[in-house]
Amino acid sequence: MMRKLMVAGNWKLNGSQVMLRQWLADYAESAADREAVEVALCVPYVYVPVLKELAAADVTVGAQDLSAHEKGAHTGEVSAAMLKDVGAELVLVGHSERRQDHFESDALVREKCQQALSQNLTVVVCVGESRQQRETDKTFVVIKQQLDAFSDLITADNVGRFLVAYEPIWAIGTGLTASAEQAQEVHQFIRSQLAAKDVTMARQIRLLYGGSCKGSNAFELFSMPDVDGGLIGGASLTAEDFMAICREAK
Ligand code: 3PY
Repeated sequence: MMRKLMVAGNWKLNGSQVMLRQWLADYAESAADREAVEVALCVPYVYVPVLKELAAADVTVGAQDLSAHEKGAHTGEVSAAMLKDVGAELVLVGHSERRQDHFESDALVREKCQQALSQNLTVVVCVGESRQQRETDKTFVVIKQQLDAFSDLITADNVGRFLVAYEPIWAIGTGLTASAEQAQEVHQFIRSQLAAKDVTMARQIRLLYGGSCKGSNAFELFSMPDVDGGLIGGASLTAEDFMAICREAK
């Protein structure tokens, strides 16, 4: 089963219109096999329309979060329909920074997935364990619990636009990266958990690795049989660094 690799940038709370315009200009000039990899960029909400307007057709327009509500009295929130309205095609859900800083529970992550799916947005759900959980052998328990909260939402119809990103929290913004073997071990576990529900769906779903992924380690990570691309933090802030990663996705 051929799964097209995805490399998705996550700008987090970074960027400006100038930076985005420069990024897109540099991206347009860069050489890479655009057929081999699906490129997505997840920018802060306010830059989604700019990205939509200026991005080449081969860049999937992404946001970093969405509301668990459809509409109503929820000041500061942005709904799935609003994202769709301004051109978003993909949204991240359950990034560890949302789970930690905003106390997002597995139940909330599930509701956000449902909202994203209701608008036919591609959804990238993040899962991952903390350093303490890894050191106390809880990695698989934690990942299973996070997966169980939403995996029944993945169907034969939406599996092409439903991705799971494994982002070990201890590798986010720390410079530490999971070794390719550590990443593969967890990705294989995720796929096997999904296979217990539906073998065909588990073979089709794309599993991204995130956590200090960069040009120098991308090839090794992406060579693993169950790693189908990456969710890229700091190294997505310049098109040069980002494309260095995309070039490793063959
Ligand atoms: C990272 O690589 O730091 C990320 O959190 C990507 O989402």
